[in-house]
Amino acid sequence: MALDEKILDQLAAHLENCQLKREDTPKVTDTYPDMSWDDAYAVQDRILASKLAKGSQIAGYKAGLTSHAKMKQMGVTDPVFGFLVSEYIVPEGGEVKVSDLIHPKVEPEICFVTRTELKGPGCSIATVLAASDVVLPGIEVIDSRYRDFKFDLKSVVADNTSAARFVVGGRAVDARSVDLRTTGVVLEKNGEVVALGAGAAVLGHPAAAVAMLVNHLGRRGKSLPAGSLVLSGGITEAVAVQAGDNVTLRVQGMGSVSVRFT
Ligand code: 0L1
Ligand code: MG
Repeated sequence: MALDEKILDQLAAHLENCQLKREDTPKVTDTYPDMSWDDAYAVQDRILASKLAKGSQIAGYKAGLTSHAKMKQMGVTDPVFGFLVSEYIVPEGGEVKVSDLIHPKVEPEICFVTRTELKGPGCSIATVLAASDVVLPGIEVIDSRYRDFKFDLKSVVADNTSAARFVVGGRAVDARSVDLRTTGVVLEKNGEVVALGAGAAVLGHPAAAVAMLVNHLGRRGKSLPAGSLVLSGGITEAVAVQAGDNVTLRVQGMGSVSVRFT
């Protein structure tokens, strides 16, 4: 660790506060340019611990920046990993209040639900598929706490990878019954197609993102529990939304899921 415990505590409190008060902030590496990867994930861990202490429950995990479209959009080169908690859940067809967020964007994702525990290192696409129960469509609502979405990778990890809300729905299908590489997705905003792609945009196969998450957890002495929901990452670039928008994600063979912004 490059930063001491007190600074890690302060950074976690600051970023969680920004999320709760809907206030943006310059990226944390402006003040702490020597922040290490361990420091960044330690800040994220502290935000999770604070939320659990206040009564939240873990609702799932996420991989972010897993497609070239997303990496190019944000000017970064590697995936990142974060957590989802109960208050981020939006029911299918439900609403997100834009005034609860800073500058929300939506991402079309394929979500996995695991059946058995997964442990890294050595987790592969095949291991993930063997351990998965179902896959289903999901819309992630991201909301970086950084001003104008300007960040570097360590800052975004500390900020729990911009996690804010998510909705899953449509039709859950057996993870082994579909070729997720060629599964097409269409994202619509107010009835207009705003982005489209196929599962292979995520690291060649969406299960590769889950395997990377598991190997990342393994390096940190953790595992992915059985029954976990995992958002495998945006297949396209993220799309900005505002109050009044209706967003629908259609995934080939898995129906559709929607969310409204008010
Ligand atoms: O889920 C994601 O891909 C988001 C990762 C964080 C970067 C961003 O805010 O766009
Ligand atoms: Mg995402």
